[in-house]
Amino acid sequence: MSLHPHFIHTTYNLFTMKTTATLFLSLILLTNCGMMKNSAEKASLLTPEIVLAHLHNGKAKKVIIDSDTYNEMDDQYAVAYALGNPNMEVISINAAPFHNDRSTSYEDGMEKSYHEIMRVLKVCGKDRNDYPVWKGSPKRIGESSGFTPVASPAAENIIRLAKKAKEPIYVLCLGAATNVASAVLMEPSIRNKIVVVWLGTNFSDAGHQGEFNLVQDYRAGQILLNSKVPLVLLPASGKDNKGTQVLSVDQEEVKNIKGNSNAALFFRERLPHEFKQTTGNWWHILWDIAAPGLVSCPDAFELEIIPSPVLTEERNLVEDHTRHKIIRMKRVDPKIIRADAFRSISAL
Ligand SMILES: [Ca+2]
Repeated sequence: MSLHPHFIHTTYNLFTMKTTATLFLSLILLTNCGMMKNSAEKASLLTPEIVLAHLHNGKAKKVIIDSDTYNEMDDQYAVAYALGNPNMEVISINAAPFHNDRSTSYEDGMEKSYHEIMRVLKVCGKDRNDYPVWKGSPKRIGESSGFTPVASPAAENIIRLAKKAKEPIYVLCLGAATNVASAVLMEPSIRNKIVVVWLGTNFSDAGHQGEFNLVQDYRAGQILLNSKVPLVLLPASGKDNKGTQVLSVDQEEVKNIKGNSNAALFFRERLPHEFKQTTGNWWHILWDIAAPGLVSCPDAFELEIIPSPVLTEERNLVEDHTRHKIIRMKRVDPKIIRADAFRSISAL
């Protein structure tokens, strides 16, 4: 895996960045104690450099998962990965809306995702009282006029947890960005407390922006990229096999989920069977495991700091060097992430 110059530079200066990050995190806490006013109007103090240093600090991270869990079979793996991984503390899970052939409406998709999260928690042997689950938006922001947030228990959950956070919370957004974008619009000050990790968009060299999570709520994607919220963007595809599309598994690789726990049996056999992946040489892309993978194994990712691209009304992704900076994944090593995910699920 070749490394982008930005990535090498970032890694080289990690010690300096850690020190800087500590100073800045102290400043952030002062800000939120009311010692600086109008913080809601300011851009986030969690700069991409500070986020990168925090990601690499070797400490466990608090995460909120925001997932359209019923939409596909990769969300379930991602949720279980986070639940079984020692580098993450899952503090709550939100259900996100979706509408495809597995739902009759965005609200139906959100409701089905809510129940799927409950099923995954049970399979993983987790008590839902320890992992609060919240219903998300029943519709997409795109259905409202302009850039109006949609209030929901999930959006309010993000705001509530962010406000009392003493360390940055990673919001792993595995579907449409509706809940997260609404939370940022409703309470801009949370930009000092959260890092959004969103599986959304394609690289511009993919030639189109038909990526599922973006298409589900294009308006929410625009808000996320415009909001100055600390953001790690994980695009799905691009030229030269870029993006999360490399995270495929096949019938041999799922056998690396070991043991006979409910979770091991479910993820090794039952869930692939539900998606008719049991005969012949099947393979399936587990896009969503990229988000917990980033938190657990940041070194498996080639990351770059870039000006936040613009999602135009014509549905193009356009670069604009005058914009605020975000972090974007260029490449990920699928072997490292698959192994970490399956090891984590095996430990449940
Ligand atoms: Ca998903």
